[in-house]
This record gives sequence, C-alpha cells and structure tokens, in this order.
Amino acid sequence: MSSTRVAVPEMGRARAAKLEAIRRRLREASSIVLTTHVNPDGDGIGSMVALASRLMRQGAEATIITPSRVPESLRFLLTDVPALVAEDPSAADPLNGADTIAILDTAEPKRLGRLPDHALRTGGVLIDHHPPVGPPLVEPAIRDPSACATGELVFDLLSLDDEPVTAVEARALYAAIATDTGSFRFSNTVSRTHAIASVLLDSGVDPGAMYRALYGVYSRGRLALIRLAIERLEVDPRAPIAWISLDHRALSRTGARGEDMEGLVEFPRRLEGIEVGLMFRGLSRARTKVSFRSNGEVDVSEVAQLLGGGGHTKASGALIELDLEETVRVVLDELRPLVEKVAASG
Ligand SMILES: [Mn+2]
Repeated sequence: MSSTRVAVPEMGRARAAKLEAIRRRLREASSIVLTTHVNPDGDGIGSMVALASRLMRQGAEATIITPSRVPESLRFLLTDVPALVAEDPSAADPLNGADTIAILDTAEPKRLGRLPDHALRTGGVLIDHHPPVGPPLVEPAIRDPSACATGELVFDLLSLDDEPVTAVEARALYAAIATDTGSFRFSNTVSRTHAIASVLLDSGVDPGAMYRALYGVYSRGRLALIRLAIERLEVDPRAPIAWISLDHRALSRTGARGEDMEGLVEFPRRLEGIEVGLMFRGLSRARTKVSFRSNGEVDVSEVAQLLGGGGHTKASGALIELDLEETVRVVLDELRPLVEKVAASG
C-alpha cells in the first residue's frame, strides 16, 4: 500500500479471528454458491460480487443465486463479475454442484428461499451485520452489528489476503457500504467507514458515477408513481402526521415496479412540521402494508408492534389484514395519541 493512502483503522481481534476462520474455510472450497436475502439490496449484491470476484481470481468456481429478483438499479454490479447468476433458486444445477454456500447480509433462514436445505447439507460460511438471533445456520460465521454493512466485513475479509482490492471489488464494496449507510449519512457511518471508502476510491471507484447508477436514474414508471404518490399525500388535521396511500392498482396504472415504492414514505416524513410519515400500500382488497417513519421524537416501533409488525424506533412496518381505507383509520387511531403527546410536550 502506498504511503499516501489513508490507513483503515484495524478491525477488532474478535472480528479478525472470525474472518480468518471464514477465509480458511473458503480456501478449501472449489465450488461456491453465494447468496443473500430475498429482495436483495445493494449491500447483499455488492458483498456477493466482491467476494465472488476474489474467489474466482483464486481459482474457485462461484455462482451467485438470489432467492428473488435483483432490482433493475443494481444489475450493473452483476455484469462486473463473470460469476454465473441465477435468480431462480429452483435452477438446481449450480446448487447441486456446490461444495460450499456463502450466505451474505442475513442470518435468517426464512429469508433465504430454499437455500437453507442446501446450506445444511454442504456447509458453508455466513457473513452478516444484523444482531445475532439464535445459532447460525452454518459455521464459521460472523454476525457483527458493529459493521455498517456486510460490505465492511467483506472488505475486512479481503484485506486478510495480501493483495489490494481490484476495481471490480472496490465498486461492489462501495455500492454495499453506500446503500447501507444511506450514502454515508445514517448513524452507522463512522470515521472507519470513510477510511474504507477512501481506499475504495483509490482503487478505482468514481463516487459520482456510482451515485448515478444506484440512485440517479428513474424509469418513467417510477416518476409516474411519484406523481401519483404526491397527489395522494394527506396531512392529519389533528396531529403532525402525513401519509400517502396507494391501492393495489397503483403499479399497473403507472407502469412502475414493486421496488419503485421504496423511499416514497420520505415525502410525507419530510413535510415541514411533521413528526411521523406513513406509507400505506394496498397489496390486495384485504391486505395492506404500512411503513412508519419518525423524525425522531415518536417511537414508531411501538405502534408497529401493536399491529403485529416490528422494526426500529425511527423506521418500522406492519402488514395488516384489512383494506386500504380501514388500515389508514386503524393506524391513525393508534398513532395519534402517541404523536399528540410528543407534539404537546415539544
Ligand atoms: Mn446490510
């Protein structure tokens, strides 16, 4: 490493020991299937691509299998690596030939489609940054919530090899870290995150081009959906709550994809004076998905849990077995007292 580069603060000993065990296990493998959770995100895909690239350069066979479709905006990452990519896990051949499965960015078997059966048979490694629940599906495993992204753990894993990251690996890891830190603005962004980003930039990442590839291009369908969503934005007359509700025909009417719904809840949340933003999405006549976003004063996970969902204090969600209108009414009835209390005390 050249002396002009930023030095990344060393990873902790516990992390290093776990990653070393994972590295040894992967060295013994000759045919590896890499996978991530359903509805794969930039962290899952970027982590798989970076690790697949390194494994292939070391002479192993690598296949990326996702339990559900890869969003349009992340496909560019997959074209960077010659790993065979299968989006339909019922394409069994690569799985049957694999001697090792690498699970990235989740430790929850129920988010892995039918991969867990294979993983239990072949064994493998698990790399995740979500808080650990129960024993890991395979070992060696690392589940380290102090990492901002699985991409950070993969960066640390690759750094155990005595070689620099390639431009392909750097792009994939940058995409992983940028997505999971909300473009370096969430509270999981610390100085080490930027130190890693600095190394990745020195290894060939163009941050402007990456931002444009990840977030900068909207399909016509997405723009039509945003217009519809903003037309539907409502503000509660009693408490500082705003919401958007879209029925189950919104996608077919606008030509948008399911993934285009992501982030729409930011519009009501960002409205001046609002404490809680909501997004109601009618999935069918008797099923509605609700996303809660708080600006910090109200703990929305309380209401989400009350309605059978869950999440974090500032971002949570629930699936409710009611139609759209009824769901809006029920959620507002539960949420209003909480928000009024905070608004009164503020
Ligand atoms: Mn992640």
